[in-house]
Amino acid sequence: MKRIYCRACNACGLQEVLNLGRQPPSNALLASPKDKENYYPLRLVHCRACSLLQLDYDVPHDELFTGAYPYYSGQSKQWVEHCRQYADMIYQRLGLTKESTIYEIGGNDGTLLANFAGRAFFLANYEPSDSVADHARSHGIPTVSKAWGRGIEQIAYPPDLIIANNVMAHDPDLQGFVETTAKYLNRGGTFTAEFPWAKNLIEQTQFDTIYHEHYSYFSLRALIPLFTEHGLSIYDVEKLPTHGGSLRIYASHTGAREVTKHVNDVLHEEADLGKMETYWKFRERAYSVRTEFETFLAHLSNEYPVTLCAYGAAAKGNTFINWLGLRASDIAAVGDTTPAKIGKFLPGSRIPIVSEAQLMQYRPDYVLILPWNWTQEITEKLHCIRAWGGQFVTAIPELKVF
Ligand code: DWN
Repeated sequence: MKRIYCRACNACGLQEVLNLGRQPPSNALLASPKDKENYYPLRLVHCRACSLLQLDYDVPHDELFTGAYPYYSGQSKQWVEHCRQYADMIYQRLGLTKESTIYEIGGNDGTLLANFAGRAFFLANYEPSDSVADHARSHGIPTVSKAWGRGIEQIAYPPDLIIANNVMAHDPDLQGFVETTAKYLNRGGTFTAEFPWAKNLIEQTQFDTIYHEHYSYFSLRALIPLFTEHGLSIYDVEKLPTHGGSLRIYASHTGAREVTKHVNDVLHEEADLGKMETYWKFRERAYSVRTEFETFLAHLSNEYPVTLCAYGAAAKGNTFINWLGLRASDIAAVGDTTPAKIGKFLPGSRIPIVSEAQLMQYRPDYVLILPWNWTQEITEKLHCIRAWGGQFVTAIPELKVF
């Protein structure tokens, strides 16, 4: 549905920043290249009142997060380690005990909550996608098959900690998400959320992270007024290297915790996010990235015969591929280790998703890393392509062949 009012502050001054055309949902993988997929507008807009970057077209949440949702957070070793480090840190920082109650919103396959098993009185993963929810349950993680928000009419115990990593942007009803968090968070409790920082999206031209699952793209300057409206205070913030550069925020009921200087430091760094010129320059760079890759492809066609494959059937990869209009004639196949993805086809391009072993059978001359945020882990895994002179390619924030 087309949106004309800001989903955070309800103002009507939504300014288009980048129009990525009509695209299929990034995780709507096809069982067969003959299948048909839906296409929807994909436009990033900026609210001139509160600076929230967001989409101005909402694909229904239950169409995106279906029972077959194919993204399993445990597929990356680095992410699994990141979750372990977070769990140990927060347990110590908040002085959690075996009497504590810990909720995770959108806990996917239970990768993070598993680190609290046996260390808390009560755990709950609120996960609406049956595929990953079932995986979490099968690994002993108590999971409620519901999306967080105004539909949650009661919960078992008031949470001492609510965790929301890479999920707040996945709720079209941002107001309802924050309202529900404020409603249930224990008086002395903490809410932590991790999300890709909008400042990095803009400055590092990460336009491929714009897709229908991400209804919002967060900065502190946009979140603080929204949290304040619901009696919550963001009392600390950390920068993280994950997903292209993220923020981790810590929030409590207003007045429950002292606000650290880090919050003002980050707000100061976000000053340019209030200027439209920042977004015009971002749009120019996005088109430059597209032209640069198209030139690279044209150069390949002059080398005969050359095989270009990709690795990582990432949601962000589909935004990139479909904005450039790439097809299997350009990228022969994409390798991935997610069992739910192998054997399927990318939406739009219909590029086949194959296993790592199948990918190596192509003996690719070039491997385009679509989840550039895992470049180190992936190049280490696929180092064998060097044996036949194969090279890796990343396209964002600029073309690199290495
Ligand atoms: O916000 C979201 C982020 C957190 O994760 C979700 N909406 C969906 C998802 O976005 P993504 O698909 O762009 O995330 P990743 O983690 O960049 O995708 C990595 C892809 O690469 C996955 O399909 C798994 C795959 N992979 C793999 O097969 N082997 C990744 C690594 C590191 C590997 O070793």
